[in-house]
Amino acid sequence: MKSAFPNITKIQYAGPQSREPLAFKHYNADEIVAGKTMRDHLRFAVVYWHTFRGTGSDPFGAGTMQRPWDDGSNSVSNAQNRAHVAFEFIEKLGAPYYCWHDRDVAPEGKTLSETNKNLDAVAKVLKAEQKRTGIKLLWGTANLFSNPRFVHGAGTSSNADAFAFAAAQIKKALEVTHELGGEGYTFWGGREGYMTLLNTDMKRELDHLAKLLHMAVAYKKQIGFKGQFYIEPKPKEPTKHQYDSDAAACLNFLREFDLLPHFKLNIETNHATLAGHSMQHELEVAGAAGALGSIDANTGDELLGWDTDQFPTNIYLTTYSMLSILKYGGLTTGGVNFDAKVRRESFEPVDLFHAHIGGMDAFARGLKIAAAIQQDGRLAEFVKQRYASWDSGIGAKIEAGKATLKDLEAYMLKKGDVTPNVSGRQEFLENLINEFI
Ligand code: XLS
Ligand code: NI
Ligand code: NI
Repeated sequence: MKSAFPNITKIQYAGPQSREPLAFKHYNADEIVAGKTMRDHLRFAVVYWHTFRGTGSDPFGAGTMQRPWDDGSNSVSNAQNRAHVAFEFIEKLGAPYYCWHDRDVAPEGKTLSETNKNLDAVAKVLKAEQKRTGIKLLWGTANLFSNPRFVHGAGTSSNADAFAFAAAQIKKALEVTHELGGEGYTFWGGREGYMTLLNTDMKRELDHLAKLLHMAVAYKKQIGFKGQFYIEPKPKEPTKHQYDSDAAACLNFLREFDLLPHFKLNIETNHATLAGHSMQHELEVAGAAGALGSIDANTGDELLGWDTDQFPTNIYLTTYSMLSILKYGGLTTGGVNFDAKVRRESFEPVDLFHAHIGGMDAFARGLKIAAAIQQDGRLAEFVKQRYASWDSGIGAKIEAGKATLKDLEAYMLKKGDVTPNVSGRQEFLENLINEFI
């Protein structure tokens, strides 16, 4: 096989003083931070869809990406060749994981059975490349939104046949994920939502979506797939409203339909922005529910109202993300998955390296800074002190569920008024964070 990136050798850690653009300044895979290697903390994953299928097209113009290895055809052999290129890239980058949708890796055939055969033929190459390189599959997923048959959604379609097709696709994608030793499987709601409520039976659609997920849980058990299931919140785009709109909505849906024990959340930064939340907010909502699973580590543009899926370079963003992730025990089954694409104007193959190196370095810095803040302890101590009134006396009694309204009235009648509140010290805390950035 001819090399797709002949002028690029394995990306090395060169340290913060280096001026070499194709080197890591902060991501040093074997370096121990807070008791674990950076590799094990961050569990970086490269996405197949943006990185190897992205053309750079947008609603106003055609693709711009130079991908000399791709013959532009929809053939299985082109897809197999692309798989080799993907692994050359991921290996040179030094990321331990990758992720795919079924339709990213293999072309759709004329019938479902042909499509499944195509997927098997490419999966064979993926398996061999995984074995050759040691790169692992973080999660797989099914694309239930591109084909026109999913115009009204998949699990929430008004057409029962579309639901059935989606179910068949999930079955196959689960089998292939299992075959490739995937550590997880993600459900992102594609077109699971509505464009107008005038034509929508919301209750019925939600019920159907839950049925589809229950079928997936049952099939997972049947084939012995031990990977983690994730659901990925997103509020809108392509639909006006997606049912999995944010972390809180997803958790509520999972609880309502008895699915919570089987799922964790895959939180994406740009989706948090679209939902009007910060990434940290979404991570905290998931973490507090014991459902923080994995992240799609991209970023949006606050001046553009859509899912721009840019590579993350903002150190505050990565610091706050890693603070919440460390707080909830770190990523175990999940990883830092770059659901991100190079800009349409960044069309040379080398830009794929610049983008990923930048994202990995930004997260490595975020990890080191967050670990230093944790080690310093002042931030956590401040929060602990802020809630000290709950640690004993009346607070402890309330937390233990041993106080009634009557008890609290008696307590307050005797005490007279609230012990003076103390300052929240937001500015002091923001300054404290800046000590570490
Ligand atoms: C789209 C989603 C998608 C999921 C996987 O906005 O982010 O890429 O991550 O289906
Ligand atoms: Ni997205
Ligand atoms: Ni995503």
